[in-house]
Amino acid sequence: MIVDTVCRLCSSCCPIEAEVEDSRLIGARRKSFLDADKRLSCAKLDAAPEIVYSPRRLTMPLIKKEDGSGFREAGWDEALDLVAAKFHQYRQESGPQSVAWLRGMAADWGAPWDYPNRLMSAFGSPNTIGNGSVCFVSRDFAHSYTYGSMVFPEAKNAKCIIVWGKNDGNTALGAAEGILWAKEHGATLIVIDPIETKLARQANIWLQIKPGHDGLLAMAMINEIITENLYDAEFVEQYTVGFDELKKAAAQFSADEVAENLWLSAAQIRQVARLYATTKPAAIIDGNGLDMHIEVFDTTRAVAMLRALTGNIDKPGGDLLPQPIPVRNIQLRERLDADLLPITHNYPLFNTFSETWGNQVQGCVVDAILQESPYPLKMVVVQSGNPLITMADSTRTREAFAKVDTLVVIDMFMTETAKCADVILPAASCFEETQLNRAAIRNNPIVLQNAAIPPVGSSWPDWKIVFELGKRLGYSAEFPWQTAEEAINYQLEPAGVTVEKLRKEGKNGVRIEELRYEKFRINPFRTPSGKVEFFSARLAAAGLSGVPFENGWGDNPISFADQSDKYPVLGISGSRDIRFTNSQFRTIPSLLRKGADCMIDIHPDDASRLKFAEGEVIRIETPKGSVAMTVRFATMIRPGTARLAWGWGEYSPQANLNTLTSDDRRSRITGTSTSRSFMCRLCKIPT
Ligand SMILES: Nc1nc2c(c(=O)[nH]1)N[C@H]1C(S)=C(S)[C@@H](COP(=O)(O)OP(=O)(O)OC[C@H]3O[C@@H](n4cnc5c(=O)[nH]c(N)nc54)[C@H](O)[C@@H]3O)O[C@H]1N2
Ligand SMILES: Nc1nc2c(c(=O)[nH]1)N[C@H]1C(S)=C(S)[C@@H](COP(=O)(O)OP(=O)(O)OC[C@H]3O[C@@H](n4cnc5c(=O)[nH]c(N)nc54)[C@H](O)[C@@H]3O)O[C@H]1N2
Ligand code: SF4
Ligand SMILES: [Mo]
Repeated sequence: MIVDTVCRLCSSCCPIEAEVEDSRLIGARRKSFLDADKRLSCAKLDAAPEIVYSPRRLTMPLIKKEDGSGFREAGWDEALDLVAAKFHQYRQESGPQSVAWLRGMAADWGAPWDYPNRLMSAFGSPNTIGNGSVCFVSRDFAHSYTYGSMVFPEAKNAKCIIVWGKNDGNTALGAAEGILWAKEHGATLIVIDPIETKLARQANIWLQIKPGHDGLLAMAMINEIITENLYDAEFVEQYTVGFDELKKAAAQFSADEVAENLWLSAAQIRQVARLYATTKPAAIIDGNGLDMHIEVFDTTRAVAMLRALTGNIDKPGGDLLPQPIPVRNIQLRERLDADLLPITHNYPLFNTFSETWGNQVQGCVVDAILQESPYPLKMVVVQSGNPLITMADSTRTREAFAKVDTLVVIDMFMTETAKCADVILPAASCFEETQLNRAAIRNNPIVLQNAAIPPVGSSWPDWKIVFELGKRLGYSAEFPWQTAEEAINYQLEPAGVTVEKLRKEGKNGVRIEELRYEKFRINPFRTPSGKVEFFSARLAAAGLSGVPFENGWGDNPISFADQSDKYPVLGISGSRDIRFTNSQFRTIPSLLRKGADCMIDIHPDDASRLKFAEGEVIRIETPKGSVAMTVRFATMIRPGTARLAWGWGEYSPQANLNTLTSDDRRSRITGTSTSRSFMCRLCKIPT
C-alpha cells in the first residue's frame, strides 16, 4: 500500500509516498516535479524503516528510579499522572510561570507548537518557548518587519538566484531541485557562503564571504544598487517607505570600504549587486548561515530590502508573499494573565511579531534555571528537542538541566537530554502520526502528514501526549478531541477543508486559492504603514535602528573575536550533512556506514604549518571548552578558518561542537547566540 504523506525527518517537509506492507513501513520516496530518475534522493528517507524500527527506539514511558540508578518502565497512566501532579505542585508552590515547555524543531512548528501552547495557556504559564532564536524564526521576524510576512522564493522560474547562507543540496532537496532546474534553463546562480557547498560548485559565481559579515555585504549591495540607479523606482515610489533613510545608512558601506573586511573584492560585490538588480526575475534564498549571528536581525532585514529595492517581491520567479489559509488560532493566548511576563520578556518585539510564533529565545530557559532571572523555573518539559547538544554553551546548558527540579522529555530516542529527565514519554515518529504542518498553515496548498503505520511499541503521537496530559490537568473542555483528525478539522474549519477531503483529493495537496502574484497591488503589505518598510517607525520607537545598520557596523559578530591573539582560527559550525538532522540519527548504522565523518576541515596550508596529518585527531579549544575531531584537508575553505562537524554530541561527548560555543552575547532583539562562528585554537593531542 502507498500512503501519501509528508516526511519530517528534517524540517523540509518533503511530500512523499510511504510504502507499507502488513502495517510496516518498508520504504519511502520523495515526490517532486522532476521525473523519478532525476530526483535528488535523501539518505535519511532511504533509511526511514531503519530509523522507525531502530532497536534504540523508546517504546515505553520511563520514570527515573528513586535512587537515581537509571529508569524503570511505567504505563502511560502512571507517567502522565506523575507529570500532571508536578504541574499542579509547582503551580501551587511557585505559580504557573515556574513551569516551561521547550520545544525543538523536530515535530514541526505546526500542530505540535499550537497544542502545547494551548495547554500552557490553559494552565496559565506564558513560558512555551521555541528555539526560533537560532533557527529561521529570527529571519522570519526580519521579513515580517520589512514586508509583513516571510517570502518564499519561486526559484524554479527565476533568471537569477542568490543562495545566501543556505545549503539546500543537503538540507532542502525540493528547493535544490528547483534551483538546479532553473540553472539548467539559463538562470544565473550566485552562492554566498564561506564554504564551497554542493550548490557553490555548480554556481556561476561563488562569493566566499567572511563568516558573520553578511550584513556588510547586503548593505554594500544596497548602496551599489541605489547609487548606480539600478533599483525599481516605480515599486520603491509606490510601495515602500523610508528610501531616503536607507540610502543614507547604506552610504556608510561602499564596496571599496567593506571589501577587505568581507574577504572579497569591491569588483565582486559590484558584479553581484548589478547582476541581481538587472536580471529579472530574481530570487534570494536566505538560510541558516545568516541565522546564528548576533546581527541576524539587521542582516536579514537588509537582505529582505534587496528584494524590495529591486521589485522582486511577489513576481513570478521572484520571492512570493504567502497566501495563508484561514485557520483557527487555537493557542488560547488571550487567556494568559497579561501581568505574568514570560521569561523572554526582555525581547518584547520578537515575542509579539506574530500572533502564533510566541516566545522563541531558548537561552532564557537556561538563565531562568541557573540565575533565577527574571524568575526561577522549577519544571521544564522538552518536546522534540535535544538542548544539551543543540543549544550554545553545552556545559552551561547541562548544568541548568541538571539543576531544574523536574525535567520531562518527549522524544523517540534516549538522548543526552533524555538521560537527565525525571520522566521520559516515548513519541511516535512522523510516519506514525497524522498532523497538520506549519507549511500547510502558512501557505497553499495544504498537504497532510498522514499516519502510514501504527505507533511503534507503546509510543504515542505528540498530539495524543499533549491532549491526554491536558485532560489530566483538568482541561477536557479545551481538549475535547479523541483523534488528530477531529483537532485538525476544528483548526481548518474556517478554510472549509477537512481531513477527509485532504485524504480524498489531496494526493498532491489541496489548494484552496489559485496562486496569485503581485497581491500587494490589491492588499496592502501587512506592516503598520501597509508598505514595505525600509524604515520602521516601530523599531525606531523602541530605540532600535529604524533602518538596518543605521549607526554603521557594530561590534564584531564572532564569538571570542576579542581574544583572537589566543584563539587565532575562525571556526564555523559545519554545514549540514544530508544523512543527519541536527543531533539526530548518529545511531543509525546505514547512515554511519560511510565513516563517522566527525571531522574538522582545514586548509592544507594550515595543516602543514601546524604539522597535522590528514586523519589525525586534534583538540579544538575555545574559552568555553574543547572537543576532539579528526583532521580532513579541504581546499573548499580558506586558510585561517576551520569547519567543524555539527551535531555529533550523541555520537561522542568529545565531539559536541556546542561545548565550544557561547551564549554570553546575544542579539538584543532576537536573543540569538553566536553559535555559528567563533575564534578557536587547534592543538595536537600528545601521544
Ligand atoms: N552550533 C550550532 N548549534 C545549532 C545549530 C547549528 O547549526 N550549529 N543549529 C540550530 C538550529 S537551526 C536548530 S533548529 C536547533 C535544533 O535543535 P533541536 O531541535 O534540539 O535538534 P534535534 O537534534 O533535531 O533534536 C530533535 C529531537 O527530537 C526528537 N524527535 C524527532 N521526531 C520527533 C517527533 O515527532 N516527536 C518528538 N517528540 N520528538 C521527535 C529527535 O529524536 C531529537 O532528539 O539546533 C541549533 N543549534
Ligand atoms: N540534512 C539535514 N537537513 C536539515 C537539517 C539538518 O540538520 N540536516 N536541519 C534543518 C534545520 S533545523 C534547518 S534550520 C535547516 C537549515 O538549512 P540551511 O540553511 O541550508 O543550513 P546549513 O546546512 O547549516 O547551511 C547554512 C550554509 O550557510 C553557510 N554559512 C555558515 N556561516 C555563514 C555565514 O556567516 N555567512 C554565510 N553567507 N553563510 C554561512 C554554511 O557553510 C552552509 O553552507 O535545515 C533543515 N534541514
Ligand atoms: S530532505 Fe529528506 S529528511 Fe528532509 S523532509 Fe525531505 S525526504 Fe525527509
Ligand atoms: Mo533550524
